[in-house]
Amino acid sequence: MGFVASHNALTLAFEAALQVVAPAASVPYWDYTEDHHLANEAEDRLATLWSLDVWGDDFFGTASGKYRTVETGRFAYAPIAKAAAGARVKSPYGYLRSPWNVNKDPFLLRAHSFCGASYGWLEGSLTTEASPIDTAWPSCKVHHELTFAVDSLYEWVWAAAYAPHGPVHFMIGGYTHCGDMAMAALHGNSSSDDLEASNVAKILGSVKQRTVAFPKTMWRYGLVEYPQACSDDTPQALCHMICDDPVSLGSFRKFALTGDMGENLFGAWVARLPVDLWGQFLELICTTPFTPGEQMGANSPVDPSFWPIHPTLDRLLQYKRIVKPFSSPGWEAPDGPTKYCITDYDGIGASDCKGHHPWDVAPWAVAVDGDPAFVTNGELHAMGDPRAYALPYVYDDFTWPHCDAEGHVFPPPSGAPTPGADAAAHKHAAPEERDPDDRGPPGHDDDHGEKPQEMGSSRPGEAGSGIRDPETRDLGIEHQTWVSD
Ligand SMILES: [Cu+2]
Repeated sequence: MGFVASHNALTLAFEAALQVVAPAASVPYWDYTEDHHLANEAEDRLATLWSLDVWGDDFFGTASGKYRTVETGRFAYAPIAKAAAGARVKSPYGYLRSPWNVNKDPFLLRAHSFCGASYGWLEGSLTTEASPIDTAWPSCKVHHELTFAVDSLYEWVWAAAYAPHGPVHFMIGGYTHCGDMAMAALHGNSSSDDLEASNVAKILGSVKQRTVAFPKTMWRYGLVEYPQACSDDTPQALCHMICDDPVSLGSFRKFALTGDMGENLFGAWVARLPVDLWGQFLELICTTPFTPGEQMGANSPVDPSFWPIHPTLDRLLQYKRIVKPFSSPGWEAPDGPTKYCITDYDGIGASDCKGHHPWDVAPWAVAVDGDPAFVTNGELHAMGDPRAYALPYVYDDFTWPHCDAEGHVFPPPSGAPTPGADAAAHKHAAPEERDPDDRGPPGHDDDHGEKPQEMGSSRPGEAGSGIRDPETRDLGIEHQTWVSD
């Protein structure tokens, strides 16, 4: 639930840092639904998506080559910093990456696909139960539904974290270093007709796409470990997750491959995987150095394309609060129990979803009346009400002409807004009542829209993604869940 407010605080801190060296600079928003709109009209939608102006040298730059590094433009060879000595959280190679990120390469990585398989063009869904395979680059339709079909702040925040923006992260980031994913060998050794050759490609695609979650989910649930350290001269192929002898540990195999966990991790097909192939499959998974792009994890801010993503949701929220205010504007679930984050991965409630409550203090100072101050998520949300006008920025445009053209009409705000219509619901602890130590970072904010693995669980300034030449034509291409590239 701290998702939007904490991102606002982080973005404001980043903007303040930018303005130290460029006082006129502001963090732009990137209305990535325009990218969907333009690519949706093309014959090869994904190829078009990745060739739009934002991926040119003047914007984010194009990742290419074996290592999927940005090699030209202003962000060419953007370096990834090494973690400080003694840092509690670092990657095995010592970078400011997640513990499950085994990437050896010192430069910004954008794979744009998952081991060569891409997410496709199915229309996204607002439900948080949606599998990532059912979602795609966010569209006008999804943003329109989020604005006009969601009545509570609680549901809005939960939905916004997924289909309306999550795929932007994971479709940019992707995964590489997947070996040869020699699943065909399974077919060759299969004693079952279930794994027909015609199914192998489909299964391969499913497993590749599921790298969006399983390398880190297996770690979060303690199924696997990652090396504490891989020395600089350790070949990439030898730095990978550590499974406790997957061939012999029957309970591990059973836990990872059956029931809800098996389906969540690898897809429904694992239920049909012959038992005599379980060890072979897990050995493949456990010895492959699956390598995520930066936007797959909490290190995503190192990718410049990270920064304009969340202001787009902030802008959408401000627009909604003007034209279609929440009927339930509080942080509590209007029906049923309130949950502040997905789940406690440690299973003992230690995280208590710190950072996601309305009374939690955001870890980045923001300007309040011109002075830096630490404020709560709830206070940030109240300040973000366009009628309160209490943040140091305002958006310059609340129109979506490309969405209007699709029939997902966003009427322009008209007339003066009613002051304070939903501001009264946001009463939070006064500063002196807060726990001064309650300033931990939001928990698990690097999920970016993958399916929760539930075990039983203008800115003033430039908008948009560049100017292009939308050519309206319906090529009648079927929507597809994934394609190989
Ligand atoms: Cu995000």
